[in-house]
Amino acid sequence: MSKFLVWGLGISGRAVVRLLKSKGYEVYVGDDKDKADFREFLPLVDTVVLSPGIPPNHPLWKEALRLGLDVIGELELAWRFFRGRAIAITGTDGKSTTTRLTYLMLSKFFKEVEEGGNIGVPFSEVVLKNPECLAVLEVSSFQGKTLKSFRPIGGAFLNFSTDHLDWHPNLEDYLQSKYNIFSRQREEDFLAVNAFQEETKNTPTKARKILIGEKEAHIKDGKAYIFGREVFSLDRLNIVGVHNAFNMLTAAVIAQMLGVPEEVIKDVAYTFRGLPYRLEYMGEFNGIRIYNDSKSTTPNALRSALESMPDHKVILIAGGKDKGLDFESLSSLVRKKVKACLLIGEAKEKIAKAWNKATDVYLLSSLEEAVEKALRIAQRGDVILFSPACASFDMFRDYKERGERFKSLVEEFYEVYKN
Ligand code: UMA
Repeated sequence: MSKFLVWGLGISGRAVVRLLKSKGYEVYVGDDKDKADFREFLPLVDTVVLSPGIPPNHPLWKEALRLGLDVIGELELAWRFFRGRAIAITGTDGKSTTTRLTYLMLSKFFKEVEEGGNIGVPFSEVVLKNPECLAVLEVSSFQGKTLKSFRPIGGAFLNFSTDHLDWHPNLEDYLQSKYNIFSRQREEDFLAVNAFQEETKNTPTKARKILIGEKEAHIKDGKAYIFGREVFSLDRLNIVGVHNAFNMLTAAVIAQMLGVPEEVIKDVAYTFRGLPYRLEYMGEFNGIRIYNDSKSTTPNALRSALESMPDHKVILIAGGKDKGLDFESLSSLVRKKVKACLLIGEAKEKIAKAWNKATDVYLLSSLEEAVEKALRIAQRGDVILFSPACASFDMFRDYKERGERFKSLVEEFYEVYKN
């Protein structure tokens, strides 16, 4: 009987331990933050289960491979105990929104549908709860890299741009990790891919490909069509931006492929208000609209947010932990949309250098200072957009804590300004 070492005791590591123990396996555990030494465990086990945050250059990864151990991630481990069907959704941006939309459309029609993966509930947790369900999974490249037998019956590869170069050794490894999610699909499976990018369009898979943006599924004159029929009208959506219309279209394609009726798809399309911290509309304060887009951790996510905003009206708050990404390429869009840019975090100098000719740039030392300044300089008709384009880990636990902090600061300062 296999013996396991589970490394990294965040939410996925802890869920794996529960799953393995429920099956009666012998499990050893460790976490770098406890200064544990993995070397003492390696002779005792035959499988190492890594948490998604553990990068390929981690010494445990290399040593376990050298010893010929089975090195897998949490998602692959959970898959080995799963008896249901999985839908896998990946891409650099928009994964969580599309996963949630797909889950909502499927769960309104089928029984026993669960949502999990990178969106927050580890797949191991889903398998413990309901091993025979239809699982809608958001799959990150970190999870994709360590898959060996995972085979989703359907899925989507939404888009691809430079990201996570602090984890992957290079961009090719990032792309291959995404491809690995779909490489075991069969002819009877399907995969929706973004038709506008070579990387997504050329995903190697045996599955039937549906090109999002071409004849089978496209948007024209404000309406979305799948297989020649209109499925929703963009002006009735509550989420802004072309990118979100494509996320909706992709979810609708997955739902249709599984037989969900059009009226169910329309109902979800017209009632969905967006996920928290993803271009979340917080309301209008003194004629100034405020959006909380704390989930934006890449320049590309910021690009999508800015594209949905009016010209020359945006007071942008950005910055955080630099992931080695390029900000220069956004400068023309920043020039077009942003009136003033308030920068915080480790990356502020780098971003300032990229944008200081495009807009007024201010460097601030905390989110609190940035929110205060934004509310002070914004005028009626402006939009305050918090879309960091960077990771949160230099100042916050995660993007959720960052988003909550933004929300409470806005509420706090608003009270002050009101009086
Ligand atoms: N750890 C080590 N050594 C390392 C790295 C981490 O021991 O080299 C330990 C840490 O000390 C910590 C634990 O591992 O105790 C944390 O594990 P983790 O970073 O793998 O995170 P989890 O809490 O297990 O959450 C993971 C995903 N995190 C990452 O991919 C970094 C969550 O995605 C996911 O929601 C969760 O599993 C459930 O599936 C978060 C994320 O930021 C939201 N994802 C990236 C993104 O969306 O950009 C890919």
